[in-house]
Amino acid sequence: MANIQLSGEKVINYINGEWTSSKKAKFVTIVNPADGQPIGEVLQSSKEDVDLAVQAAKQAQKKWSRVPAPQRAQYLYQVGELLKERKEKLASILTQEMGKVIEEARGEVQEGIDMAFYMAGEGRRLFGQTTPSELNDKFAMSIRVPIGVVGIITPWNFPIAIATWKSFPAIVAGNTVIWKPATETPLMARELVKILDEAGLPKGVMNLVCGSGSEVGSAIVEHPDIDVISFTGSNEVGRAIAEKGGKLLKRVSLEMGGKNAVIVMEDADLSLAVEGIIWSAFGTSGQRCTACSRVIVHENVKAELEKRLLQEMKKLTIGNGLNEDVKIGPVINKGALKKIHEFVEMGQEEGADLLAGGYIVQEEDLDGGYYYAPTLFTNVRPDMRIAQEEIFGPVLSIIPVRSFEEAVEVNNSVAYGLSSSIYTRDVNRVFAAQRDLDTGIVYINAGTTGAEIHLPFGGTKGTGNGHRDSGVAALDVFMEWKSVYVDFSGKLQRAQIDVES
Ligand code: UN1
Repeated sequence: MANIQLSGEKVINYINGEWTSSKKAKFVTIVNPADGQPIGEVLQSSKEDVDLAVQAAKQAQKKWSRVPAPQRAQYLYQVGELLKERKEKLASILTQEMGKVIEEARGEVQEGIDMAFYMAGEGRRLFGQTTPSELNDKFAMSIRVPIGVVGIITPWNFPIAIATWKSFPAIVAGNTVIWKPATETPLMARELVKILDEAGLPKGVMNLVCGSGSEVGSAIVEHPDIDVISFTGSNEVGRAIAEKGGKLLKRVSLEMGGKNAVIVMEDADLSLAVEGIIWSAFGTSGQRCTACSRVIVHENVKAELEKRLLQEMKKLTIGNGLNEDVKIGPVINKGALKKIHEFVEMGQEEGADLLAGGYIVQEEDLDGGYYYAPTLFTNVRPDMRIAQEEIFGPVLSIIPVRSFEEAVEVNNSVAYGLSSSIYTRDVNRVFAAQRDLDTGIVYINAGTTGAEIHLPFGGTKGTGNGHRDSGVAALDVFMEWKSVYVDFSGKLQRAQIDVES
C-alpha cells in the first residue's frame, strides 16, 4: 500500500494552466470520513472565478478545436500512462478523502485509466457518415464537430471516475472544460488536474473551479458562454439545472441516481445471487448510484435467501478502508449518517421487519468515523418510502413477489431507472427481462453495480434526461452533427425538385 498520510492539504483553482486562488480566499475543511479528522481545505470560489475560467476556456477552445483529434488523443494516452503509474497513490488518497475501501478505490482509479485509453482511441474514430446524394454530381456527408465550452459538475462518490467519464470525451472531441468537483472530494480533482497538466495539455483546455453548488455550480449553469452542462448528482439539483439550462438552450446531460433492484427467481442459483446482492448493496457502503437497494424475491425462495444473506452480512468487517481486510468503509459525513438512519426509522414505522443492522456504529475503536451498520429489512411493500426513495447507504429491502411478471412490475414501480438485475436460469425469462426492465442498465446473473466504461451509462425516468455518460454515447453529449453537401455539377440543382421520380 502506498504510504500517503494526508494533512494540511490546500486545494485551489486551476485556471488557464495556472494554480490560482480567489480574491475572497475563503476555504472549507476537507474531512477524512474514516475518523472525522481534517486532512486539508478547499477554496470556495466566486462567480468571478467562474468567469475567469470561462474566458480562458473560450480562448483556448478556438485553438484546441483545430488540433487534429488523433493529436488531442495523444494527451489522453499520456494521461492514461500517468494514472497507471500513480494508481496506488491515487487509490490511497481516494480512500482517505471519500472513505471507500482501498480495493474499490483501486478499481475506481482503474475506471479512469480505462476511460483515458478508450477515449484516446476515439480520437481516431470520430466517425461521420457519407451517403449518396439524391442528385447527380453532388456529394453528401456528415461530420462531427465540437460544441465549445463544457461545464462539468461531479459528485463525491466516484470523484475521479465520473470526472473522466465526462471530461475525457469532451476533451478528445475538441471542447474545453470548466470542472466543479464536489466540495467533499477536491483532492482527487487536484490529482487528476495535476496529471492533465503534466501530460502537457494546453492551457485553458481543463479548468478547475472549486466551490459550492449554490455559487460556483449556479454560475456554471447560468454562464452564457458555457454551451453544455454534464451533471451527476441528486434528482432535485438535476431538475433545477435542466430548468435553468433549458431556458438558455444549453445541452444538459444529467445522471441523477437510482433505486436499483436485484430480482431473484425461484430457479436462481442462490449462492451466486447472495454474492451479487451483498457486493452491490453493501459495497461502497451503498453509496453508488447503481447500488442495489431492493431485492425482489420469489416467495418460494425468500426464507432461504434471507437466511443466507444474514449469514454473509455477519462477515462484513467495518472500519477504515485503508485496512485491506475491511469490507465496509464509512459513509461520507455526519449528514449522511443522519439521513440513512431516518430512512431506517421510517422503514420500521412503515411496518417493515428489520432483520439486521439499523444503527450508527459507535464502537470506540472506530476512531469517530461515520459508520452505518449494514442493514436488512424484509416484508417490505413496494410502495413504502424505503422501497421508493434513494437512501445512498448500506440499507437493503427485501420485497416478496409471486411471479416473474409481478417482479418486473415492482422493479419498474419506482421513479428511477438506472440499473436492474435478475437471477434466473430460464433463458426465456432472461430475454423477457432485458426487454421489460425499464432501466438503462440490465444485468443477468450479476448484481446491479460494475458498469464498464465502454458501454453507455445512464438511465430512464428520474435517473436522467436521455443522455449517457461513458461509452461511445458520451460523444453525443459533447459534439454537434454537421451535414455537408458538395455540389460539383456547376449548375443549380434543387433538392426534392430536380429529382427524376
Ligand atoms: C455511480 O455510482 O455514480 O457501475 C457510478 C458502477 C460503477 C460506477 C458507479 N462502475 O457501479
